[in-house]
Amino acid sequence: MKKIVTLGEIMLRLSTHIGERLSQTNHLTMHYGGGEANVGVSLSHFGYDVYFVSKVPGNPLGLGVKRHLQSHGVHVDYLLTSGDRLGTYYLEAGIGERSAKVTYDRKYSSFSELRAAELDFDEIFQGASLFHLSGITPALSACLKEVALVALQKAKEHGVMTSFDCNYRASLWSHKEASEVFQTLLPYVDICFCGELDAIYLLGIEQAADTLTREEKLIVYYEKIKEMYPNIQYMSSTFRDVYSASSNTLQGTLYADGTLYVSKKHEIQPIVDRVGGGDAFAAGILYGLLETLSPQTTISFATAASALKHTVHGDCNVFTVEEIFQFIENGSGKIAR
Ligand code: KDG
Repeated sequence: MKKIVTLGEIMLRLSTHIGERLSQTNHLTMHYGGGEANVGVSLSHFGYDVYFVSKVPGNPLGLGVKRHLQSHGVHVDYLLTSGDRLGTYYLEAGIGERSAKVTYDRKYSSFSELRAAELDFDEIFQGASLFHLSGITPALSACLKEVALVALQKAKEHGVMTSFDCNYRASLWSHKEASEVFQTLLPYVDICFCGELDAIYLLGIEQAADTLTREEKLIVYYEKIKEMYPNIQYMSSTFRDVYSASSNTLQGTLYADGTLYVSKKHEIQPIVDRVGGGDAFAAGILYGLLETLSPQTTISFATAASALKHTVHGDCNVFTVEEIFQFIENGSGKIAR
């Protein structure tokens, strides 16, 4: 079984019930989630040996995180226990025209204080096939900026394939700060998840002409990114109609060897929970690349995995490879039994 490493913050998520505002509710539902942890959980359900690197407090919430990860088969050998608090985020559920809203309460979390010297990257990357990180991690503290850079550098030293999801979070840092940090990280990245807005606002690529289709625009952006960072072998993103209040469609793209592969468009009706859809997509792409599936199969698989994630509560994708392929074959939106 291939060894996969992901590194990031995992938080307590407290969500309102549909139809309630966070400022008024007395009932919150509990999940655990975080970008890189969610990717790790997906990849574990795909059959890999996933190790999640992070830090949580030594209290019942930290223990809850550990049990959550273990219940999904994720290894916790590199889950450090110290510091005072688990980051938390609140999700005010959206409905109809009203979008969901995230409120973070994650300052001074145990993870935000993680330092590179606390991690033995030589041991962590020993025998690993893939390392996945996202732009959320370096946004969280100065020491995590260093952790992100050292981790990517160490992964490359060990010949490990590296994956980076820009995952820009406007409430954590500015475009300028993110862009400066991303420039230092991207020379160590093989697979980059970035869409049109990331290309323009974070990677400094000039906006493409409006006369182009969105696929043509992406090709222009990806070609320019490739010129700046020739190390990047694959770029991928979703067309995020699924995040607008009025549309429930999802379509994925994968740029490989100068060609843009596009998935079919999924209509997801109803959407149960959008959070983690991007992570499920990233894990699907990583699965296709690890298994050397064709780019077209890879993008179909990843987009189907993400569509399925939208049908379950919580941040994590809990579908197996077999279920995702069955879903693609049925094309009915239902999982065959
Ligand atoms: O991609 C899903 C993540 O956004 C969610 O799990 C919470 O990690 C999170 C974050 O920092 O927003």
